[in-house]
Amino acid sequence: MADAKTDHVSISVIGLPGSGKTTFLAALWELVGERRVTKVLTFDTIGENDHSYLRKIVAVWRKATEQARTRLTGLSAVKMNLKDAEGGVVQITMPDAPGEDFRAMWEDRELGRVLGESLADGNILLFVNGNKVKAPAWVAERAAQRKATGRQKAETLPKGWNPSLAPTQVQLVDLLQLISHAPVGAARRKIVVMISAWDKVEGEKLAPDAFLKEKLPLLAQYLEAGRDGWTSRVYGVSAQGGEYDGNDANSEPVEGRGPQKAGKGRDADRLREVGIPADRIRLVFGEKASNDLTEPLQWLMY
Ligand SMILES: Nc1nc2c(ncn2[C@@H]2O[C@H](COP(=O)(O)OP(=O)(O)OP(=O)(O)O)[C@@H](O)[C@H]2O)c(=O)[nH]1
Ligand SMILES: [Mg+2]
Repeated sequence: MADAKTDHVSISVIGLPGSGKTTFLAALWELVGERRVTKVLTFDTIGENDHSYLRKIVAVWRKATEQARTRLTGLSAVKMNLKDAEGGVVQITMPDAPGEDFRAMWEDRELGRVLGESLADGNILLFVNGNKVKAPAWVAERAAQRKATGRQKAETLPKGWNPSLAPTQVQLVDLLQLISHAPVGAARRKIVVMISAWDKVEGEKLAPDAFLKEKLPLLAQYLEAGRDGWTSRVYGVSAQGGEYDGNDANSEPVEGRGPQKAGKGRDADRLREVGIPADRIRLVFGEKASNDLTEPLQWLMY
């Protein structure tokens, strides 16, 4: 996208509700302000309004509390200027659009204003909550399970299909196809798939790209096939480092926010005790792990 360092490169943060977008932004802002941790991109400048929004979400993040759901009416475009080692400055526009907007794109074929503007060009940071992947269930698997447990097929009334019942990856592939073509967007861009809540899934001992292939094969194959010209990378990110305490503002249940579980508070207590809060962050790419959230952003810049 950008050959010259002065070009304005935009990165759009997208993902369904509860996919980890706001938490990532908060962790990124914490990291960028932390002098004791090295990173490939450092802070340059930021707008005044964005500053107060970021300050707010970082305060929540430091307390090890979940972010409140991003509201449709809330401030949603964060512009941040970061610079690399050579002093080149790049503007990163991160429309932290509420996940509802993305859901509306799929369910109602509606495109919100914030999204329409931000998805026209630039590269993409796509969030998928690894802990909440709605994996497709195979009829044959279900049948084998019933056979093994000796249970009869439950008598259920047929339910009407509704777009919200579609698996996560079907919704995401549709979204990416939509933004790869006029009038919404353009093809041949770079995309980073961020599998969030990595602390919840790394016990499965899969590298992030292997996790994507196994849990979201349709999305992995769509990106690999390259029909819309995506150049992709897959990262696993734990922007919290573990489970945070619940946020009272999130009263209605949403995908990605289950009920409070036992042991949850203990995770948050442990995280609050980490000396340098930015050290809670973990980013995994292939076999490598670090806490430098700016590394995928640097990859998306050029
Ligand atoms: N365990 C764990 N949970 C996480 C992590 N990052 C995010 N989550 C949880 O995932 C849920 C969604 O995170 P948000 O950052 O609010 O998601 P969002 O994409 O901004 O959601 P909307 O604003 O509703 O679109 C929350 O319950 C978070 O606490 C992580 O690193 N580890
Ligand atoms: Mg949010």
